[in-house]
Amino acid sequence: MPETPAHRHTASRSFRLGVAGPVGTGKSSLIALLCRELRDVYRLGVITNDIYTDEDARFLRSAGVLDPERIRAVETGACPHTAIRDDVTANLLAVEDLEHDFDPLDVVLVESGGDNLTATFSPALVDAQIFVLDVAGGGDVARKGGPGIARADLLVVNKTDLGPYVGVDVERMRADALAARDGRPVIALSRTDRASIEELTTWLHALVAQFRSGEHSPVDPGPMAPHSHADGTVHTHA
Ligand SMILES: Nc1nc2c(ncn2[C@@H]2O[C@H](COP(=O)(O)OP(=O)(O)OP(=O)(O)O)[C@@H](O)[C@H]2O)c(=O)[nH]1
Ligand SMILES: [Mg+2]
Repeated sequence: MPETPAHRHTASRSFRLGVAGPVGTGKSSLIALLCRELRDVYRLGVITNDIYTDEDARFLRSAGVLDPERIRAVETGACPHTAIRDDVTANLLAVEDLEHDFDPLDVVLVESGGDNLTATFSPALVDAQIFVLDVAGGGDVARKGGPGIARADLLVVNKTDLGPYVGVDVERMRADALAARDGRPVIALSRTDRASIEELTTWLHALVAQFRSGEHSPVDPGPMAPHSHADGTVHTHA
């Protein structure tokens, strides 16, 4: 059996935060925002997941929010749920390599491949996760439920500045989201709304403090429903 590289035992453990949600809801933008806001407070790293490209990593590097070396891509080559839930090996190795190369890191952000409403991270990969919806996806999405909407550590209803243009009542959507989550936190966010950005960073500071004091336990939002792909394979991600 090959020896485990020594660094896997020596690098200090970062707080690992997952960002999941449907395609285009603003996951990469939210990560860029967090990097911009927090890079002077925390030592940060980023892992992105794309099915076939490293597009998200390239977007984040070109945004200039972090030293480009601290942003790495995992190309999943398959159903994005697989790499963040069923077999997290590639992602875990990427996080551990980053933790080793930039030891010590305070927070590593992991972006999931964009998908539908079903993908959530395994607690074996991240300590907590944000699920991102946007108002342009429709005001009723928050009511549709699913493990990410109902039980992610934080639900972000993003791009609230677009509400008037897409006929969505943001307050109503936020209230629906709160109702779907049994009181778990919801933040209505826009990159143009300073108060909402501060709400987001305050939430993260509290969680990092909880993690450092040993009081935080990762919660699994739960598996997606069994489903099939065009090639006929059915899997459950149980
Ligand atoms: N109006 C508005 N647009 C936003 C906001 N945040 C992100 N966007 C835009 O939404 C689009 C998608 O953003 P991304 O951050 O690439 O979304 P994503 O979820 O990472 O997308 P995938 O990785 O492809 O699933 C981009 O054109 C962003 O500029 C916001 O607060 N307001
Ligand atoms: Mg992205």
